[in-house]
Amino acid sequence: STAPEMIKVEKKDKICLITLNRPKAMNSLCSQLITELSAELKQCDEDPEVRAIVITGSKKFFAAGADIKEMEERTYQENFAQNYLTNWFNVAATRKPTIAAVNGYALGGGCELAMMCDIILAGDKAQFGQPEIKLGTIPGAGGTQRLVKAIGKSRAMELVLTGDFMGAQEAQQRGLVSRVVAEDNLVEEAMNVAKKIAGYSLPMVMMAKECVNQSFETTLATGLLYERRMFHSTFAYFDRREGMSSFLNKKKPEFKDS
Ligand code: CO8
Repeated sequence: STAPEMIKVEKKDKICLITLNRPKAMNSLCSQLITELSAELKQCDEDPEVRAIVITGSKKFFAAGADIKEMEERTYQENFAQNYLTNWFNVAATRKPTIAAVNGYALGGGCELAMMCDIILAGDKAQFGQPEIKLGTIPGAGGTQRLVKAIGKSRAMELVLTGDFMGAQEAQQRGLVSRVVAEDNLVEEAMNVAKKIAGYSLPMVMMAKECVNQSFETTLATGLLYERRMFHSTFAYFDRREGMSSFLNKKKPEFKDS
């Protein structure tokens, strides 16, 4: 496979830092960029040297949405036949933990991309929005679904129907983002969160992620059963015993991912 052109990939300390890098179009998410991103995430899932993933953009743009130039000429028939943009959902299917570090604009598909990640950290000047309505269309990658679950119906509806943007502070107060960080420290802080997660047992991290995500898909009773069965299964692991005996012996656990 050829080297990606629209994302920058740096792997160190068991973290993969992916920087969306299409400055001439405000990091708008054209097919090539999404194809490169989903291929890289799949590789991260398979790479034992990667234990957490950070996705970021530039200081001014996380991503300004899907590429409007690319979309303009498309027809319904092509969209349906080619299942247009379905590969976006590979981002949400990533099994290792993903952190979106959002500086600047996260609009349309950019906001949807951030919401496909497990944790969103926002720089203090970040702006979130689903402005598709201004283009005569509607969100197509989770903007009418994940945003409602994150911030509630009324405000989500207002953002989707008006196309207005929401700033970082408000996004944090409403629960879309976990924390607001000074713009210049954002990526470093996201890397710190990733490093902390990367220090734990990877299968436990992946199971915990799967359980939290399950809460969006099922009833409470089914979700609780899912969680309990997964919890039971952790007792099949060396790491579970290592974690508990290390605590009791006041030493640092040495997890083996097994
Ligand atoms: N696509 C293509 N080009 C873009 C995009 C975009 N999304 N956003 C900005 N650009 C381009 C502009 O056309 C302009 O190009 P040029 O320099 O050639 O004129 C350049 O970037 C700079 O843009 P502005 O002059 O507008 O810069 P401002 O600083 O004035 O404004 C904004 C910045 C607010 C980000 C503004 O550019 C804007 O509103 N952009 C559009 C945002 C938008 O509508 N996003 C939603 C797109 S639709 C979408 O995401 C649907 C997703 C569906 C996914 C479906 C999956 C199944």
